[in-house]
Amino acid sequence: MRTRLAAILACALTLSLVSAASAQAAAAPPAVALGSVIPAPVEVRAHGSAFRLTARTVIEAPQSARAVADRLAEAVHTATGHRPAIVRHAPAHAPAITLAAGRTAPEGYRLSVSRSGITIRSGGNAGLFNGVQTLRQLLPLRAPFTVAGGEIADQPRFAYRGAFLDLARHFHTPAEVKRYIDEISQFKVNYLHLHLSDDQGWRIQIDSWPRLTSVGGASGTGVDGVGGGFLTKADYRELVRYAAARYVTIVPEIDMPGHVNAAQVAYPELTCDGVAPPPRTDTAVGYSSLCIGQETTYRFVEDVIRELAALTPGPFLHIGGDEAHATSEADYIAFQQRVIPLVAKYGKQAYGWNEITKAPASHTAVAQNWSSSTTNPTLAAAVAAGTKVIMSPANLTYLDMKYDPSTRLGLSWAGYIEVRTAYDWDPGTHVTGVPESAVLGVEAPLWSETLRSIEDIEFMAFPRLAAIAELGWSPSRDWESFRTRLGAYGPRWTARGVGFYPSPQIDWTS
Ligand code: IFG
Repeated sequence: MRTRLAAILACALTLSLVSAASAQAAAAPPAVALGSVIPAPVEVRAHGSAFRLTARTVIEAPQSARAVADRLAEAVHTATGHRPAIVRHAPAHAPAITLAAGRTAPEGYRLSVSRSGITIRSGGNAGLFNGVQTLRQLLPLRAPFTVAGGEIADQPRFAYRGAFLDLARHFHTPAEVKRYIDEISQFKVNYLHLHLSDDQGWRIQIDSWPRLTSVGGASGTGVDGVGGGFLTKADYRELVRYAAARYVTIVPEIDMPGHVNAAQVAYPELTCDGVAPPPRTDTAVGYSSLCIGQETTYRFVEDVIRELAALTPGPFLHIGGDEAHATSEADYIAFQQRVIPLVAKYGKQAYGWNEITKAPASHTAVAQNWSSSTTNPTLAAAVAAGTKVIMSPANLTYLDMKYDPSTRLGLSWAGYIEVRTAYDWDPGTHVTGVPESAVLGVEAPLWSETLRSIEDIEFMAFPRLAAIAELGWSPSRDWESFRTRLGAYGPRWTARGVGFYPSPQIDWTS
């Protein structure tokens, strides 16, 4: 009798402990509020019970979304230590994160969270990937891994949300570029523009002109003579693959007709007098020009465009066009009139700095506006003739600008850019005569005259790239909301070892 009584008491005690624990878990408010995502989602409705991610959680996905499911499993493993199994059909009542088809705008998604599971729906894998980036930010940094209940409906305002690395002034290795891709893709940035040639160095293998890299990419090329190196075609293809797996499209840039000293050191026949100029490791600009009236120039340009287009699945091929101060206006226009059509000949969309709008052929091209001015009649006229624009005003988006005079790295010719400066502007209305309908999106260039490592890249890029990413994605901006969400995001960079700039404008969560 006594043992039966003891057994009954033990059972009652266990039940009360279990119910208390589950009550406690249910009652524990989720560590991360549903809306604390960067970029800010379009619509957030918090309600219902949180989902608790455990070792029992599986990922349910169709074969067509397997690549996204792999990214999700990787992210959950990094965040929680559990690597969820990926199944086509989760067993009944198994707690699952489900990736499924749904009707959404391009790159859009719907995320829903309840006690029994999480579902991300989209019309395509890019949208599912974007939903996964949102979910990553809703997972607490430590157990219990509860995700707040409710729904998020989201889609981008602009189709082009770009980051940019200058591999020419200082060569950043494929490993460093991959790390940058890991970080920018978490903010739904979907283009990475690589500046592959300039006065100081040439950074992409071109088979038909091998000295471009054997000379132009040799060690000792680069600012201060320390930024040598180049991407082989295999390196470039691997970066294209790695980026595509994170829904980032690579945009290659060959800067012409200026910024060509490295090419002319390698091939003196690209100068008008056939004499190789001295290699340059300083940071001056505007002193070099291809020889516009010489046919060799256009054979060179076509060979480079042809080989680069064949390496690049993305739609854009950037032909530079900035600071051609050593090219006469007439020669510049003649050059662009011949070169812009060559990009289309090899199946790509011509894309150049906004100076290309001096040439009539630019009505078929995309102009990257880097001017700090909010008025630009030449750009407005080109837009009226069909040119589309990527907004990169130097005084607001150039991540190589110092935060303030005390910043060790970077330049200051376009002004100082603190986080709020990068955030408080509107790409859709920024330039007179350039309506939102002509704006494809935004891009934040990071020039590398003063950068030497991935740590330098991260310090200058974060947190300002997060601000530009929100301007490219979210329907409107709210500085107080952004600065609060950014403050809460800081520990995520710290957890990943990203050495971001702890701006004094932000209350960083410890
Ligand atoms: N302007 C030059 C870049 C670089 C930059 C550094 C453009 C389009 C200044 N051209 O920006 O080559 O030197 O901030």
